[in-house]
Amino acid sequence: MAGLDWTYGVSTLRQWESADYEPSLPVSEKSNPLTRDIDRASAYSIVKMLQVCDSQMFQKEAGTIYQRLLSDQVVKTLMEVAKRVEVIIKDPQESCVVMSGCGTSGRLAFLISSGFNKALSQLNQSEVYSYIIAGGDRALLSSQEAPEDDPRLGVLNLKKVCEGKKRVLFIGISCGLSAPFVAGQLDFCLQHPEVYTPVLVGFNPAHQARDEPIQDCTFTFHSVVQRMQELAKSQKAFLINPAVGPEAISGSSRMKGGSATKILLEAAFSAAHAATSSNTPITHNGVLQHMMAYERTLAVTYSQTDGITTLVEAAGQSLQCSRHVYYLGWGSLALLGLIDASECSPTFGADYEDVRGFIRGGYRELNNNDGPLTSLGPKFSIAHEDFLHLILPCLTDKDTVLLIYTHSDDATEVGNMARRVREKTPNLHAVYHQADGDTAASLQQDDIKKLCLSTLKITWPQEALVSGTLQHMRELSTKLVLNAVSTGAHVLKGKIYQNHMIDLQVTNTKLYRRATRLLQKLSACPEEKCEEALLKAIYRVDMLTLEMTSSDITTHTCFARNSTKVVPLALVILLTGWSLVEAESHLKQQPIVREAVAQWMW
Ligand code: F1P
Repeated sequence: MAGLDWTYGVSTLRQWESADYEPSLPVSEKSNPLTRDIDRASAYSIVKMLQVCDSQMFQKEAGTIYQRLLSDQVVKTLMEVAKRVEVIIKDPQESCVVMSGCGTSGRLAFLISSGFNKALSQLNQSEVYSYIIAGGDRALLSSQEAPEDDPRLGVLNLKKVCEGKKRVLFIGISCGLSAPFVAGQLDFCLQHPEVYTPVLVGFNPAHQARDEPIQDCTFTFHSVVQRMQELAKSQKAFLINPAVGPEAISGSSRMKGGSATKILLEAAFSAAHAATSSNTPITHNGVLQHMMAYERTLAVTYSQTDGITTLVEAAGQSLQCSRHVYYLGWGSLALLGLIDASECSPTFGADYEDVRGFIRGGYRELNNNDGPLTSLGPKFSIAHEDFLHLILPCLTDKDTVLLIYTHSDDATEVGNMARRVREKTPNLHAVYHQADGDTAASLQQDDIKKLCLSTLKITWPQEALVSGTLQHMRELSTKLVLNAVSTGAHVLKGKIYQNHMIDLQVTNTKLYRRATRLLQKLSACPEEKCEEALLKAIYRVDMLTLEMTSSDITTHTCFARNSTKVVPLALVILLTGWSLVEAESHLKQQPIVREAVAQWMW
């Protein structure tokens, strides 16, 4: 891998592919050997590690069991999906494309459907894309992990969106091939082939799909995948499931999983749009070239390692002194800010105030199914005006503010916002996307730059403008930068142990299983002991009652919604044999989990 040999040999880059590397885990849950020491790395090294991890998305197939992003079969399937989309765009009356997912996967379904519907509207064509997110629109901005376990809810949501439709291309997204919400929808599609063509997007090989029984269901995710594989032979179902390598923070599928979802679906939809609007045929090379433009996006973005490092350091310092990070964005890039911020609470156990996103135009710009959600509580205030009223008055120089915009946004408006923030804090930074040779914009940009402590300027070649891929590139680039900022900042805050998030929320079955596994790995205790400690931490008792031990996982995860520091507590109990009260008081004195447990770990 030219240019990516930063302290790593090819064998380390590909170590996760070996059959004996964490063999019991699917790729999406494996820990990445590249980031084993990310918890002790400097901001610069963190960014470098993330770069190498992201580059794994584009590694070529190497004779292992793993299909990769650019594998022939993946491109072929994308072409077939693009052809189905083309038919729907040309005859939109009673047909539609529905994307559905949980957490990040649902948020990306929203982002992608918004972008492509806008593109259709601009051409005076009917909008054909819809999104479903488990837990409804509130999940776009907040963590709603429990609905992920509910296959029936998935089906209800799907039926509602597809009412009256005669032809539906359903795209279920589950990075880990694991969400029962999505499995239920795919199963429903398989039962109604006269209307539905199911497509599954995820990042594990089919045999690694989750095979755990789903309550009151006769199918598992794995059995649904098997049925789809059978139908895929006659192109009545499609599986798009390349491996992109383990996440930098184990299981954090918001990172590569989210990026790869965006890359795959945009490549297919762009090909379909080009086919309908300019009669460009859908070709293997066309789809491949589009995907390779994303590979260049990684290179363009990470060529700014120093700039990204500055942002990670600033955000890390803010979080370390319990202050905040604010993303103030314009257009679709602001959406990536909202998404990144909303993921911090489920991923890092963060408070919603730690990292927050705001979008110019608020819900008008968001244009989500359910309209304004402001009445749901303070975390749903997302407009720049909300930032000015609620946050600005209390802003200090310990808070970090990031302006996220492009040369086509209103520079006067950006400048005004920069000045208002600057009156309160010098800790203002910019992530600015410009097109190569765009000198007109750079004069106003100079004024904004003077107000900012740092400016991460990402320059896109003119060819991106011509090929119409610019928006997608800028969005992916912004996603990578913000993922690096929020992940890096939480790593610097001490939220990660090796490359595991210890303080994860245990709010659905997948997370419950991940928590138990993590406890086993870190304490070296047997599974039953780990589960026992986990339950003690969830129910906050030293002695578990029969009612507790005999309840199902759903009951445990419902209860866990109101418990904090569950996994760290369980770990301290396992390592020390202390009582719950002793463990709690220890964690209160040393809230950095890594430090709190370090003395017993080696
Ligand atoms: C869905 C998801 C993730 C989130 C968390 C819980 O995963 O909600 O987006 O980050 O890990 O699960 P998946 O169904 O896409 O694998």
